[in-house]
Amino acid sequence: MTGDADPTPSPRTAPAPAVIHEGLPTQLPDIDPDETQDWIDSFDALLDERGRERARYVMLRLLERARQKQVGVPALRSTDYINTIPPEREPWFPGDEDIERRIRAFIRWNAAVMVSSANRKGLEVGGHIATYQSSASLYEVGFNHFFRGKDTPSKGGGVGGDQIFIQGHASPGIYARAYLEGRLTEQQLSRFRQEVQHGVGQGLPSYPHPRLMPDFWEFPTVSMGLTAINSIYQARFNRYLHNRGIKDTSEQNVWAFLGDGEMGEPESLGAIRIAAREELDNLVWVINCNLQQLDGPVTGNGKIIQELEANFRGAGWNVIKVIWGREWDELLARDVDGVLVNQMNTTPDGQFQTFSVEDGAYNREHFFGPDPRLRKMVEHMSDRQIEKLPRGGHDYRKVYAAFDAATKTTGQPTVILAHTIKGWTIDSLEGKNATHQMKKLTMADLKKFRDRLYLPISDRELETTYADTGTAPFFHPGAKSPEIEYMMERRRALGGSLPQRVVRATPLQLPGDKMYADLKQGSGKNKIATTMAVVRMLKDWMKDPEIGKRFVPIAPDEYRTFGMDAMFPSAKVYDPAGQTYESVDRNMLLQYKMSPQGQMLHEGISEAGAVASATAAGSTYSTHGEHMIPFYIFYSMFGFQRTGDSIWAMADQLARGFLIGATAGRTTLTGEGLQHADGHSPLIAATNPAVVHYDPAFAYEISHIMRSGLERMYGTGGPEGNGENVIFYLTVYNEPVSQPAEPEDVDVDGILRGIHKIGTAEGDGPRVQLLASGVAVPWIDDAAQILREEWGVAADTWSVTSWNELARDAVAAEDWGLLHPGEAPRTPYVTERLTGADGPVIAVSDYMRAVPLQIARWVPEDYRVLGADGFGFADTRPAARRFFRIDAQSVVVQALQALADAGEIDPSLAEKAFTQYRIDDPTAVAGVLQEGGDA
Ligand SMILES: Cc1ncc(C[n+]2csc(CCOP(=O)(O)OP(=O)(O)O)c2C)c(N)n1
Ligand SMILES: [Mg+2]
Repeated sequence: MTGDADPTPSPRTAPAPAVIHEGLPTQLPDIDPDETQDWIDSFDALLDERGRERARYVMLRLLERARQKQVGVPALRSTDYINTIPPEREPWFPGDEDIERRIRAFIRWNAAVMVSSANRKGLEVGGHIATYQSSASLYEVGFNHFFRGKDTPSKGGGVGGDQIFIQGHASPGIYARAYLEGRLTEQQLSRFRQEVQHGVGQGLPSYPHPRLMPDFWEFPTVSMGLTAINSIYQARFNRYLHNRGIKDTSEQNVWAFLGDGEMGEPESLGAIRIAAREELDNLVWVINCNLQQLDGPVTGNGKIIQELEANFRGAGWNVIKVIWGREWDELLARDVDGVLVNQMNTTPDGQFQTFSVEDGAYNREHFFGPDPRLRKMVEHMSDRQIEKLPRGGHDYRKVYAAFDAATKTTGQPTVILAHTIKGWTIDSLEGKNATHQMKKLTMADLKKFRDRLYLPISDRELETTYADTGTAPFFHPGAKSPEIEYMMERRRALGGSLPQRVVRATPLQLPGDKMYADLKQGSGKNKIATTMAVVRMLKDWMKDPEIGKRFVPIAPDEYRTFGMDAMFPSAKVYDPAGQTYESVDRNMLLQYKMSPQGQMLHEGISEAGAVASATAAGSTYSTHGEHMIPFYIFYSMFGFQRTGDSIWAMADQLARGFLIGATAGRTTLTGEGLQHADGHSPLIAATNPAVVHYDPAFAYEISHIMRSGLERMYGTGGPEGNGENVIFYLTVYNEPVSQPAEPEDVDVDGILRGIHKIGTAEGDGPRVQLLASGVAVPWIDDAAQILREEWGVAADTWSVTSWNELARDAVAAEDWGLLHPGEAPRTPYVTERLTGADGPVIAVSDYMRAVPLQIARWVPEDYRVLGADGFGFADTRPAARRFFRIDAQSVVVQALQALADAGEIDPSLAEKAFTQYRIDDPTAVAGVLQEGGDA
């Protein structure tokens, strides 16, 4: 842009600013003012003669007409508080209403009994009763008519059908359905939330956890907000697979069930524009708007459905509101003055919640009462009839119409906003604020619930079971009953029971030694950062004829920082629209190139989106029956720290792949400081049991580690000979270092298990062992040299490729000992390696001390750890390393002190070194120029 000079100074009395209404043609010339005035006059006349309601109605009709005729008027951000699909546009309902009602009743009963039973005295393991009761119709319409199972013929081979994200705490209803289908036993239902006390894996997990129930659950959903974002990126990744010609996914939809309270999470709404921008019409969200979360109303004073409608419409989604059940249709048809719709529009959610718990008389008085025209409208109805006027989300015909419209929508994702009542059909729970605290149903509750569901369970049966077991009996009408036959037939027609997780991918044909030769050569006179070595490996892999196309590079706007822009012209950035403009760098060799067949996912600045992509890509071996290999490279602490919960969910989903923490380390990312410099991600990684972390120092180590990752995740290992469900996390750095060539006698086993020796000191003298990982390995090399040359101390050096794996191995060895009393103990690998190594052990890394301290208990000698604890800051690498006392000189002083404490040397030597190097003084190294590293 060419900037103007200063704007003319504003006059003293500025004119009153014009009121600008969005979308109004303020700056456009009026080519026929008389005609315009005619229209305005007619509107005024309409308003005067027929009133506001009529004027509003006509205006809305005109807007609708304009849109029908493709006149580009801006869309309304919200519509009236009524169903989007009017009764006359509802399709014919193809199911058997009566049978489906009974099936729902059976499921409702078993789901509630299951939770109530898990909370009988002495057990009390918790659970959610009210959520599923509010969403039963939403799920059942889906299961009976829409959701396609895994056996749906897939044009692209592999695994066909839809992918269903179920609201986490609706799980009891899903189990209850599987029980009717014969997929789960009564015993399993009675072991809800008791996963080990009857034998590991014999009970049912609280929520959808594929890790715990890998043949059943497909998507872990209970961490609020992650369903939302993950389902968007799943739908997008399905398109990616399709566009890249890996699998035809054109007939597969993603359905996601969400709560209205859950929409408060930033991850819930944060990515909706991506779905609209990429025109994901393979995505349907169903938001169960029961107006409540755990503690009370979602927006008592507001209207959550209207608020969400505005958000989604603004973002470009197709919004379908299902607010009222069919019994309201007739009332709305008689609403000639618009009083009913006005009352609906202006009643706040908190009030609707109260209406839902009060009786017909209260509703007549307070909802219909204030306006005589409204009161008249329901004059012919009894209080009981008024009380029973249902919300739309409980009316399966309305729900069916919405689902049908959603699946037929093209060019846009759809969100269905379904108004429901929390705890619907259980009188003691319905609409109550405390519903979440009420987990156990009394005998009176159960009887009322049974009556409301018309279940053939006698009082006697109820009472005896209750007296015997403290809980009610489950209900199953028998496999040959019309209800079960109906539901089974429906699932057969739709491709099999859901949810279900299947693995149909087979191990990949992996590259051999040749692929890894280059990285082992070392860098000669040059210095190369380990980030570059990892990127180099990826580039080589991507050229492999067998597996190259399966790599999915993922980055949230940092490809250039990692030197991956060189891949733009060949691998290209994925964009379903291709590149619709002439690129600014089109004449350059390394131009930014977008294509529908692009291999690289560029998420824009969304680490949450990037993990969601990695999750979708890393689980295609099950969701689609095709291996893909996510390679998500992130910037410093914005991976594990920012999105640790999403990576946790990725692990629960049994996803595989590579996470690369590039520009890692507390002091290596020069100049960036406190909210960048990652000094702790290995610790967060250690908390995730699926994550295998390595902190390699050299390219040759990287070649073995990355190869091992590929082989463990995509090869023939693992319990089923089909790979392991782990995620490889590598921390790499942007500091150029000399890369040694791989030694002849390289200890590959040591590299992969976590420690290998890289230097053995010659000569006599007191001895120490120096351990370091990643970018700190050159520091101990320098320290060993100083110790030898200046202090006559012999230091052996070790590269610790994984503190985490060493610690895990040691913990496992100790646990084995606990389980095998009287047998010879197992020696942890780290103990085995360091036994016999002479002298105190000093460890250092560019992370906080807690990382190397993980192995402290199993190091056979005096063990001292240096580390970068505390907040980072901006300065040069030498200054920062001196500040944290982790540089070579600090290692030297620590080694001398350890030797002095052991009586091996005179204590004055340590003191001398401390003073000589000014160890406590960062200014001692100030002014040393370093290569910069900011981004
Ligand atoms: C990130 C996260 N925070 C908190 C919770 C605990 N939690 C479970 S259910 C729930 C309320 C959900 O309300 P809503 O989304 O409206 O679902 P509803 O049960 O009303 O259908 C909360 C806060 C969670 N599961 N995840
Ligand atoms: Mg809710």
